[in-house]
Amino acid sequence: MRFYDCTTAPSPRRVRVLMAEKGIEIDTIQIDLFKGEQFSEAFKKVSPLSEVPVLVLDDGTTITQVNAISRYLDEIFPENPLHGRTLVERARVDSANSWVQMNGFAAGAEAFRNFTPGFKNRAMPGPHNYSQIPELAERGLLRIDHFFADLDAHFESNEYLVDDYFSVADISALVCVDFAKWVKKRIPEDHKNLLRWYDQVNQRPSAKA
Ligand SMILES: N[C@@H](CCC(=O)N[C@@H](CS)C(=O)NCC(=O)O)C(=O)O
Repeated sequence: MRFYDCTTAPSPRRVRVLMAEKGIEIDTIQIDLFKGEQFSEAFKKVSPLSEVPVLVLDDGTTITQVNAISRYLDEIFPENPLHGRTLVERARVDSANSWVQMNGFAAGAEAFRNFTPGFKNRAMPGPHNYSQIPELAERGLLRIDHFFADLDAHFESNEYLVDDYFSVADISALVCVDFAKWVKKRIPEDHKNLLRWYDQVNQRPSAKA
């Protein structure tokens, strides 16, 4: 297998943390997004989406999207499952992970990409160009505040996103909290429950991935 990564980008980091949790090592190729390598003809042959992460299997099959890659790896390396251990737990992890992606990850991307000068005309990742909308950057910042507040309320009575089970949803949320720093958003000091959870997951060796 081959893993197409960019060490500075949050989306592939979600997969890297999962791989570190499971002790998986895969040949990795770095795509430097700041140099625009995602638009090279060579990489477009790998994925016309011009996005990372991408996983290419030994038979040449290409898998794009964080969630699809993470689930595939979790299933072919079944030890220490991170997508749930029962049918109901899997559904709840999916639910939590989708919520984090929509309300944390998308909020961070909205705030960052609609504001950063280097992303002029690149307000969305992918093969199509979109101009920045300053109001969306503002809205993204507000959505991050709400994301933090909702997580803080959740962690008042839950150790992790899904009860006391560390899952891929916690990995996604950890990466979102770190991504929010790109737009100068940090967990507010009065969000004690969220700070407790963050310290706990950030101390796992995988968080360095
Ligand atoms: N929906 C994709 C999104 C991946 C994504 O947003 N990747 C970003 C890096 S975090 C990217 O490749 N950006 C390329 C660009 O900005 O041109 C997924 O979940 O894998």
